[in-house]
Amino acid sequence: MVSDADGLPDDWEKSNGLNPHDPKDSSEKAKGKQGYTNIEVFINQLGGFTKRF
Ligand SMILES: [Ca+2]
Repeated sequence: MVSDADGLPDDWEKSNGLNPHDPKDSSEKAKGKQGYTNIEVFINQLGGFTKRF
């Protein structure tokens, strides 16, 4: 379920310290992720690319 339509599942947002009711946090920079935004971190996890570098 995605309550705020930002593309990030509510459960993923909660477990990563984001707000399931804030549609803007998907495009904010993720902490400690080398400049990636939160949506990019999520997509990278789906694709298994988190250890690409
Ligand atoms: Ca959100």
